[in-house]
Amino acid sequence: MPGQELFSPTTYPNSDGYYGPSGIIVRVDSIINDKLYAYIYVPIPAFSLLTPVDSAFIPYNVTFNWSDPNPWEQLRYDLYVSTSKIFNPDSTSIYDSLLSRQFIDTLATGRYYWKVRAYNSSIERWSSQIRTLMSVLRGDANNDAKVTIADVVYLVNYLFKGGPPSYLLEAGDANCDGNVTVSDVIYLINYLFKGGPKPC
Ligand SMILES: [Ca+2]
Ligand SMILES: [Ca+2]
Repeated sequence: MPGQELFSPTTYPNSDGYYGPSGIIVRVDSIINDKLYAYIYVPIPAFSLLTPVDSAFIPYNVTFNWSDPNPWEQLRYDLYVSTSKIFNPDSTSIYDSLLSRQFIDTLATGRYYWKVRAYNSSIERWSSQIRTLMSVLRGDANNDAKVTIADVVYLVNYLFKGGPPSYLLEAGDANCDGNVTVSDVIYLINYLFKGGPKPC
């Protein structure tokens, strides 16, 4: 009868030499005279987000990559990039109908979450992960996209004069030890004026 599923194996029936994808669903559409019309749904295999790795720190220009779920079929992809952990529509950018598994985006300073939806005309699959990344320039305490003496002043103001913290803690944490302290001020001065290493 219409709507009935005829065939939906969940594992490879290898014993008879069949190596097709698992999870195929054959659903009856209609039976007219002696002909049976059915839809065949072939699932999209699992795929992973590749880069950036989870919890990466990348200033501004980010290249997103993900693995190929099905090399035998051209799929389309929607890339979701959000400042919301639950991908609230108001804070989510959706780059849709991508044919490539790579996308370059320019992000403002902040913490982001990202995931990918792969699909064809009849079926979809989400990436196996949701990842986070920080778009931040280490040492840029005042969030103006460059590291200068103004950042030293900003940190001194924050640490000793009750000034505001950096937009992201990681921006002020120039030596990447997880805290914003006077050692970051020293690190920045060393970098800016004494040829020391740049913020990590
Ligand atoms: Ca700055
Ligand atoms: Ca630090």
